[in-house]
Amino acid sequence: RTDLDRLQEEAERFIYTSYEELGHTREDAEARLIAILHEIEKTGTYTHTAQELEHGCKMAWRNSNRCIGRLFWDKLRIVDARHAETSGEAAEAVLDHIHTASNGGKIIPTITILPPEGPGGAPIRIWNHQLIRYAGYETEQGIVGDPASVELTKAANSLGWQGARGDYDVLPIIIQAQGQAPEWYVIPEQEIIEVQIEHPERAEIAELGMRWYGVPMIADMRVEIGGINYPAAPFNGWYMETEIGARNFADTFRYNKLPDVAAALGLNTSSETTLWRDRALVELNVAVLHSFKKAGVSIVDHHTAASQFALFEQREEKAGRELTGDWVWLIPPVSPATTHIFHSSYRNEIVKPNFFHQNPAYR
Ligand code: HEM
Ligand code: NRG
Repeated sequence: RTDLDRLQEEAERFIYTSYEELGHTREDAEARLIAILHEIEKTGTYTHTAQELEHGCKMAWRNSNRCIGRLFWDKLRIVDARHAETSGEAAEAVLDHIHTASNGGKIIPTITILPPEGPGGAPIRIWNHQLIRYAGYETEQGIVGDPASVELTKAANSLGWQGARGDYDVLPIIIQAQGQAPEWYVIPEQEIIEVQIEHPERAEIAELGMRWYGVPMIADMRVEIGGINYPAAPFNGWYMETEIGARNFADTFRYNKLPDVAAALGLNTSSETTLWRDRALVELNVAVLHSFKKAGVSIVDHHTAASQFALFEQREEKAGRELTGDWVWLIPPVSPATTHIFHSSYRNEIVKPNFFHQNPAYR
């Protein structure tokens, strides 16, 4: 089978399922498919209608096995930026995404679709893992900032960007148009929502000077819809508190803050059996939730997220769709066994449309 055969098959599967979900007649789907097949024969690819693009993105979220937030799949906002040709035009779309999706803290789940891959490759690639993320620098005293960003930070430096070399410097957005040198764009400060982390009862926590950005916007995955790849399609929802409090701040290979938090709380760290790590972890997660709430930035706790996921499971069952999920990713990293997810099992089958990891654009 050639690439074109595969594209035709994927298009056929997508058109039939999506048109049925959208309430179109079988005849409408067939007519559209014939047009698509002609277009593929003539050009080697085809162009989604606005409705196909929108529903395809929603299906891709619905099919994201690792995502606990899927209850809201049907409320995704789609921005069609397929016309962006230059890195400057793409940057404009991406900065607009940051502004409208952040929405002053009342986060709107949003995806911006930049031009699709064609027979000639990817017209636009975003180098960043997330649109907003902190830089990481290797120094003689160890890593400053986010260790997960060291490689991208080096790439940014080699393009001429210079950070303040602090723990929480937002990286520039790096965008590459096909056959062009990458360009970097500093996000205007007023466009970046950040939350200072404080604890509702323990003032010592604020003194650790921890902060995190308000909106997670994944920028390096491709979304595949009906055989068409969109290699630049940044999307966002809001955070679940454990992502920040139990991973970004807690992992020893990230900000590694549990020892500092334990010290601030005055915990007895002389023996593992005091469970000081666990106690620090819970209070840090309490602090993240409290701080986001106080700042008016959308966030969900892992118990509420699990209940929402249970509702999603019920709705999918009602709709007659088989639920797929990746248990390893779905269980929250704090108190997993307190959620129903821990005691359930999920089929980790990949259904398309879906999001996929791709090779980093900068390597
Ligand atoms: C993964 C929550 C919205 C697609 C995840 C993870 C969480 C999560 C906790 C696991 C992340 C990790 O462990 O690093 C949420 C919440 C949302 C939301 C609370 C609020 C609305 C979205 C949206 C999309 C999406 C809007 C796409 C349109 C994904 C994908 C992954 C994921 C593709 C897997 C990422 C990977 O493989 O690295 N989500 N999500 N999510 N989510 Fe969601
Ligand atoms: N754990 C990562 C973000 C991954 C995606 N999480 C979401 N996605 N909530 C982190 O930065 O901690 N989303 O689209 O809302």
